[in-house]
Amino acid sequence: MTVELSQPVRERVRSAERVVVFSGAGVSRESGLDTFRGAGGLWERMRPEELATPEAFRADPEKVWQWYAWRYRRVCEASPNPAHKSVARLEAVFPIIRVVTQNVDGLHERAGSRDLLELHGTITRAFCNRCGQRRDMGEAIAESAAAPPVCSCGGRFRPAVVWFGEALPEDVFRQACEATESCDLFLSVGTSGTVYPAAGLIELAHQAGACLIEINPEPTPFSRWMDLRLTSPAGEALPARVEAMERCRCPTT
Ligand code: BJW
Ligand code: ZN
Repeated sequence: MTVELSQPVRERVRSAERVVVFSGAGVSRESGLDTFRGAGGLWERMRPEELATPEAFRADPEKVWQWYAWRYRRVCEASPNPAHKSVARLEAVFPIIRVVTQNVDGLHERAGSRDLLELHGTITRAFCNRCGQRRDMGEAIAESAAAPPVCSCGGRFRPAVVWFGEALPEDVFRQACEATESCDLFLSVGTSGTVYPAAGLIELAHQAGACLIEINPEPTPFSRWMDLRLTSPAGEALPARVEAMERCRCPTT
C-alpha cells in the first residue's frame, strides 16, 4: 500500500539536510524483545531498582548478572525487524543522519546503521567494575553464567550498560545533543520519553524547530508537539513512511 505524507511534512522532508532518529525499546518489540514500561514490559515483572542500578549489583551481583545473561541470550536470538532496516535505509536518503538509540541490543547496527550513538551502552560488552577492562559479554557469560566473572584485578565484570544514577557516556551524549540542536527532521521511535537525560533530546529538537515525527502506539509526554504522530507499530509504520520519504527526495526513482 502506498502511503503519502501530508503536504506540510512532505515539504519539511524534501528540504531536510540533517536528520536524527531517536529510538527506544519499542523499535525492537517486533524483534521479540521486551519493552521496559507498559503492558508486558520488563518492569511489570521486576523492579528497576533491584536490577538496573549499581546498588543492585553491589547487593546481589548474581541476580543482576543472571538477568543480563538471560537478556543477552534473547538479543543473540533476535534479528533486526523492518523498523531497524527502514532506519538504516534512511542513510541513503538524507545527507546527514544520526541514529541515537537508548537501546543496548545492537539491532540498529546489525540492520546496517553506521552513524550510531548508543546512549545507554551495549549489552554485547562487559567491563570490570574496578579496573575498567573490557571484554565480550558472550565470552564472559560462557566463562560464568551464574555469577559475574572475577577480573585478574579482583574486580567483577558487569554489563557495559548505563544504569540509573550513572552518567551517560559524555562524548556520546554531547554528540547526540549537537546533532539534535542542528537537525531539521527528528523521528522519535518506540520510546516512552520518560528517562532523562535521553528524553531531553526531544525537548531539544522541539526548541531547535525541527519537524517532529513520533512513532508509538501509545501517547507520550511529547505527543502534543508532534507534526506527525503514527500509532501503528514501528515495523509497520516505518517502511511505508521511509518509502514515501524516498519518493519525495528522489522523485524520479
Ligand atoms: C512501541 C512498540 C512498537 C511498544 N512500535 N513503539 C530528570 C527528571 C527525573 C529523573 C531524572 C532526571 N534526570 C535524571 C533522572 C534520573 C533517571 C531517570 O530518568 N529517571 C526517570 C525514570 C524518572 N536517569 C538516570 O539515572 C540516568 N543517569 C543520570 O541522570 O545520571 C546523572 C549523573 C550525572 C553525572 C554523574 C553521575 C550521574 C541514567 C538512565 C539510564 C537508563 N537505563 C536503562 C537501563 C539500561 C540497561 C538495560 O537495558 O538494562 O535504559 S532504564 C531503561 O529505560 C533503558 C531504556 O533505554 C530507558 C528508556 O526506555 P524506553 O526505550 O523509552 O522504553 P520504554 O519501555 O519506556 O518505552 C517503550 C515504548 O515503546 C512505549 O512507549 C511503547 O508504547 C512503545 N512501543 N511497542 C513502536 N511495536
Ligand atoms: Zn579488573
